Amino acid sequence: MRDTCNYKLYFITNNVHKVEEVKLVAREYSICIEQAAAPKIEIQSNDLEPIAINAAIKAYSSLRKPVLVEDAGLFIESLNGFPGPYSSYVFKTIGIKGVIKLLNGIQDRRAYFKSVVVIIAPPAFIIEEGIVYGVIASQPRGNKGFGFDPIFIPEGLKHTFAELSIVEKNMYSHRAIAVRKAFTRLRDILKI
Ligand code: ITT
Repeated sequence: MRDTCNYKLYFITNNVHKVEEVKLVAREYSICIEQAAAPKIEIQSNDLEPIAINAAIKAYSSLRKPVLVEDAGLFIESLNGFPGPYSSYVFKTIGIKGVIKLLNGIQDRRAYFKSVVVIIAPPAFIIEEGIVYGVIASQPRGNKGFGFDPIFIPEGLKHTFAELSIVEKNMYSHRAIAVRKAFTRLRDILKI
């Protein structure tokens, strides 16, 4: 399906799942999303925000077109927020099974996903965040989505994110919350 768009944003990411999720939200605002490859190297920080801001500034400096960067992570309460900004590395190394093992015998399963979105589209420079609270499942369930979706059950639901369609995940997710806030501000600033 072709999108009618009032405005085009370049989403700097290597993750196609994130692009699919953000595209659906963007359509509500008549914003078109085009994926542009992200450099492999990100700065390291204990917070998501500086990582996203740095990546967005670098991307805008080289592309000189409106850019969106989104950085996210899974924060597990009983592990003092680990893996947080290190989620990508932890996913690649110990994976979902490793995280379940780390929580073996731990009663407190609370966790949250956090997303930080940065849009640079002069004169707009927008930073927004979104959080979804939930619990870590005892076993992975579902085959949709990506990353830690099979073990994350959002508050108020029985299903993991990996058992939901993209439209359903977007009703709850950290990413959808953050991009909706960011697109609302972009629309107000640029009058699109
Ligand atoms: P970028 O190219 O955009 O950086 P990425 O996959 O590395 O893509 P992030 O840095 O934003 O994405 O996320 C780090 C990791 O956190 C990601 O690899 C997943 O394992 C996990 N993660 C983030 N958002 C998630 C979500 O909505 N569902 C499941 N896992 C998620």
